[in-house]
Amino acid sequence: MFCYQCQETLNNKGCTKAGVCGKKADVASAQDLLVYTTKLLCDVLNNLRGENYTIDKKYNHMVTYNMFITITNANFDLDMILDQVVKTIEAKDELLAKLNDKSKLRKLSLYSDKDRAKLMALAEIVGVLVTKDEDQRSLKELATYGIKGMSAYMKHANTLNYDDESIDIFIQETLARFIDVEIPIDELYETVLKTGEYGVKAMALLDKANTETYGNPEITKVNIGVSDKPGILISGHDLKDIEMLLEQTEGSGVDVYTHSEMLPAHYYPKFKKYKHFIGNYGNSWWMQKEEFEKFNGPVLFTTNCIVPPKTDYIDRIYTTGAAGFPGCKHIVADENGHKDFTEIIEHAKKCKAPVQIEEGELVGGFAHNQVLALKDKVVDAVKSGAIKRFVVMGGCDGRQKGRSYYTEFAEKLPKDTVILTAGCAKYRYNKLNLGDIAGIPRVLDAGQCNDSYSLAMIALALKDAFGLDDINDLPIVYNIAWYEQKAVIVLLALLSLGVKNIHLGPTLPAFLSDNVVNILVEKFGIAPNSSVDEDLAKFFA
Ligand code: SF4
Ligand code: SF3
Repeated sequence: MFCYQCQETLNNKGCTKAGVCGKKADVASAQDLLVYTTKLLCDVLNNLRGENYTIDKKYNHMVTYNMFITITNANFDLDMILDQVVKTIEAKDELLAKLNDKSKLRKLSLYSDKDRAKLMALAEIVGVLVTKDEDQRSLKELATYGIKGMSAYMKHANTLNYDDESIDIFIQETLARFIDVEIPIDELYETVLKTGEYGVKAMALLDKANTETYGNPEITKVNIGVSDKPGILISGHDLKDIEMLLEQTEGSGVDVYTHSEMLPAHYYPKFKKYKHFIGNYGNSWWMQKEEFEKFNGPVLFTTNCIVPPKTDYIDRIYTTGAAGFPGCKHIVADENGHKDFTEIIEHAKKCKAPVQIEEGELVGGFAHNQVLALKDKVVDAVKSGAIKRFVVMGGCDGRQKGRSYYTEFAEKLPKDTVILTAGCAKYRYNKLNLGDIAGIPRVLDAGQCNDSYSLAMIALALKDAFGLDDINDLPIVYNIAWYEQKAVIVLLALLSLGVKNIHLGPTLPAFLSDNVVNILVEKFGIAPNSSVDEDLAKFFA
């Protein structure tokens, strides 16, 4: 195996024997195979479009679902991944039969044999290292990981019946092109930039899907304590799943709590009516081993980040959608997208109530609509000098010790700064008592990592409010934490919106070659972070 797609890759070089994340070598190979067979499917889809064939949405959704499965900490289930490889081959073969001119295909039917052992043997020749040139590989993977993140966001939008085929076409054309091993650097660089542009479109689509379906997030106080009833903990990013879970648990005597990236579900008006939607339990994803034991009830993973569960509670872990873990029950949607959570609810009824690990409240819900409603107040605070600077600190959290940097950074920020955040990175500082400025909290949480779109919208609106020509003239600095591939698409999206001088940490991605880093430094002023004091001095010089 070779995998270097996330921030905790071994020695910041690559995982070769097993993943630091807990991914086994065979799972990593099966994921490479799934990415490759998806590229073959994309090649057929593109050629069919060229023959004016109307593509059924289910194939677009299959492409994004497949890429989503391979995201860090989403799916560790070898059988489930290989099943998906076989389904993809079948879909590709079915569509291939409809294609008149097969001469333009990059590869024909490389995997028509669906024997699993033979398929796994082929995995070695389709992995990341097939592209030998380090810079080509770097740009190719940068775009591929951006597409993985984008696919996750598309999948959430698709589940709510929102589609934008232009984004699917970009994804499919790019993946099909990446079947080729050698691709000129200039073309790859253009593809990386385009990935960012489509990333913005995908996040805008998901924002529209979420807000039109569930209402605009509002300022909300979220309880972090517990009730005395048994509960179900729901983790990940899929709002449709939490909607169905809340509906099905209502009146059952079982309460519902959010975990990690599901916290922002509390900010949506549509979910506020549920009395049994108690609050948020625990912290960032990487603390789940300690916290799930204390939760006592079942946990439903709708997406990443799963930490391989301890035997003490593995029987309480359920997965759905792109998430999977061997030995955990996977809940599948029916043909109408409905998921039956009865088994989890019945399981919860036999469990004890959660142990209280914290008490108090968190405040969030500062997505674009809510912040823009406060625009005059914010603009006045900036004009009066009460707010000197905004610091965008969104992105991912991770278990690396050095990430205490972000807590220290938040604590040491001058008191006239406001943190804008989204994603699980917030758990490094959202429980600190940082106070407020003229009634505006010093940590404004827009929501999940995909809601980084909101942060960009807020920046663009402030640019207009201050009559500036360039988004980089705003009093905003960017100190972003990354871990997995959704943060990659967030970063590429910000670059495509013209944001410069982003500090990226806690380490620069291992998949960026020295030359690619140099390009990003030169064109966008990207910089790695250093010590808290040095970075504060740089930002506030
Ligand atoms: Fe290693 Fe990250 Fe890949 Fe897991 S996802 S195998 S930790 S690089
Ligand atoms: Fe977190 Fe996994 Fe990336 Fe959605 S839950 S931000 S790391």
